[in-house]
Amino acid sequence: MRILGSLLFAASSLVLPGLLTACKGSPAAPVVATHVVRGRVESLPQKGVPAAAFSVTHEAIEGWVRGNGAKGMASMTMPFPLADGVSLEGVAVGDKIEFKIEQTPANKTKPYKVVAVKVLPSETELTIPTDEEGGVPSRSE
Ligand SMILES: [Cu+2]
Repeated sequence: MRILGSLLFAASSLVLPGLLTACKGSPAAPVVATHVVRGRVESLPQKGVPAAAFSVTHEAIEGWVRGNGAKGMASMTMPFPLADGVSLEGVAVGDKIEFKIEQTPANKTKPYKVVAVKVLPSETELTIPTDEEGGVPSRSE
């Protein structure tokens, strides 16, 4: 038991620093681009439902840095992780929003985060292809 205990201790001292870094979302990851994007809210995170996401149909993002170095992301529906401390209070499904995304290097998991959200007037016209125009693709992750 004592051997097992010290083994576990040794193992946890190796693993824990890595876990802590991962939980903080790699604070040292440099921001490679920031984008101010408009879109429509499709779903909101729900308490107790880990899979529920902040999902947005966004307009095209010209400056988006792709993994292959190319630029741009077409309009689509996709989930966006929120940076720590970003509140969605007052944001409802169907709202038109302007939000700010920080992008970090593409080799990280979820290499982007929403750092601010602002609700736009409901009469705001977004540039999103309608279903008649072929609609937008959906990306789950
Ligand atoms: Cu997208």
